Amino acid sequence: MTETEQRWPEAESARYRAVGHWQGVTFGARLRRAAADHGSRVALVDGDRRWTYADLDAEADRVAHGLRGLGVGQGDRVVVQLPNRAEFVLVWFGLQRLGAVPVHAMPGHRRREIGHLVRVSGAVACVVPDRHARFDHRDLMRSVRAESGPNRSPLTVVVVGDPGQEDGFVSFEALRAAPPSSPGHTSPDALPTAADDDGGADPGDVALLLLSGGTTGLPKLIPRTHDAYAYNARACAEVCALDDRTVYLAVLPLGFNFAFACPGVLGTLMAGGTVVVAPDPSPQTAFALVEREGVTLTSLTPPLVSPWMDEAASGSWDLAGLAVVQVGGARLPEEQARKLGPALGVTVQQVFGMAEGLINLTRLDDPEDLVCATQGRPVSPDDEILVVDTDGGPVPDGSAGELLTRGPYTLRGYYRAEEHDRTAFTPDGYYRTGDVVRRLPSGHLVVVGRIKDQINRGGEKIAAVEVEEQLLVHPAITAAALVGVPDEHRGERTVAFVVCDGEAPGVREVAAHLKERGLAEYKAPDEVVQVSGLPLTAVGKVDKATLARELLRP
Ligand code: OOB
Repeated sequence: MTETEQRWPEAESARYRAVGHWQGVTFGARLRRAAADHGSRVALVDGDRRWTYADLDAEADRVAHGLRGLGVGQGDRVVVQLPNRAEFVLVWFGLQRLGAVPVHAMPGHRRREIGHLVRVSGAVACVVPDRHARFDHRDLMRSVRAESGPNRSPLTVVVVGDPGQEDGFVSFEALRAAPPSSPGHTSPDALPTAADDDGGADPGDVALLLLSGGTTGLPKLIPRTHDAYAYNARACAEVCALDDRTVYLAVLPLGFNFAFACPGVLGTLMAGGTVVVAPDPSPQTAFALVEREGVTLTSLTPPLVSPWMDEAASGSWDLAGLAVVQVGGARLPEEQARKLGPALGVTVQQVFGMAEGLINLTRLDDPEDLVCATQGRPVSPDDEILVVDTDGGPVPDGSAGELLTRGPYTLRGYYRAEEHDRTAFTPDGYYRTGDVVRRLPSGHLVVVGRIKDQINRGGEKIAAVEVEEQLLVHPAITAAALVGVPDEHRGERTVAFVVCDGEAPGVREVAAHLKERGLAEYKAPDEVVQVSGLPLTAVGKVDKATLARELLRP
């Protein structure tokens, strides 16, 4: 079995194909068909730039051609770290057209995360902006290249914007402007072949790699196949009743599975709708786009809900076209869920999903109590759910237990991580989510907690160990535990408990230290608390529950 093949047992794969979940079409071929079916409809909007489906298809050919000229080919991995601009989508489909594999990075990722993604994926290239949010991504790429070692051929860097003077840094604009000879049209005699649509990729191949929220020191990559990821997007699109009148506003980072395929960008494009890219998540930017572009659907994380409601209350916007607002990525407090619908005049949908697969949605016609007090139910009738106790036995409906899941779009193993897979999955292929849920008789899930050592800071996932390892590098820190504690705005904030020789570094020094170590800024602790020692549990693990309780004691 090659690493690009999907890993479901053959019987399951056959069933998913037979019932039509897996349609046997690659993303490159889907775009070709969409251009043929409704080429003149608007597919993508960014500011005053617009692409029809035909334009998007032609652009994918151009980008693919340019990338091929740089030596990128079928099966090659390419790290894409772009902010919310149309180029994310153009590059993504350009890669699909080649049968190459985008690796989704977040705009906030830095040397440590990007270096890791490059190494684990074996990426041949990265696509980055020149500068974004007052940060120079070309500097970041220089250090990633310097670290990748002499035994590797140097990473090619494609820069959206000014590539600067560095060798091996190529301008995206120049690349896409290379003479327009898409593979099908290179020679007048050669008829286009199916391989020209997708580089000859198989629908069972890995189409993209997503980054896991992580519980280990080094984040894991999640392989998503064409068949399974298209089903992820389509199943969500069906629940959300998308059609060619849908206008989706991408507010959250495009690299985030939620905004990209739940149903997001891909679900909207597969339904023949229009994707509008919001350059920032502020309600002012978003509401102006809602008015101008007739946005019908968008998705938010919980910290955005309050500012969006406040801005809507100003009464200066016409949000009548906006029909559905999805909220997910972290627990939405019930009171907020109840206020959001009336405040924006929309139907609210809760989304409990994960990059690993399983997506739960409340239904558009669910009673208000289910919409406001649950995190939805699985989108596919073939999503298999188990809620188990610590011995792995099922708990009765209504009782809390760990959520295990498998199904037609949930991973069966991480990318090149066999060792980790032995504990991340049960022997019969269920993914252990680490989330603690209660299942209601309706099948809706309520997320009540988690057992994984991950902090959810308003939707941003932080693996505690990853930060702890870097804290220990600080000369003054001899022991460290990163703990999530309740926070009014983000649901959780991070507190670093540190044991030190002498005085503890302050929160700013710790942030500077972690930045120096190359960690994304959002992983810096919100607070640093010095303790004389870390409490241990009976089995000798750091007792984080006790630490969090101590802090909360009045
Ligand atoms: C989404 O994906 P990830 O991979 O960043 O994080 C997944 C984890 C879940 O295991 C759970 O712990 C938490 O994020 N989570 C929620 C939640 N949605 C996600 N916890 C409570 N309530 C919710 N509604 O976060 C993601 C991927 C696709 C769609 C939506 C979210």
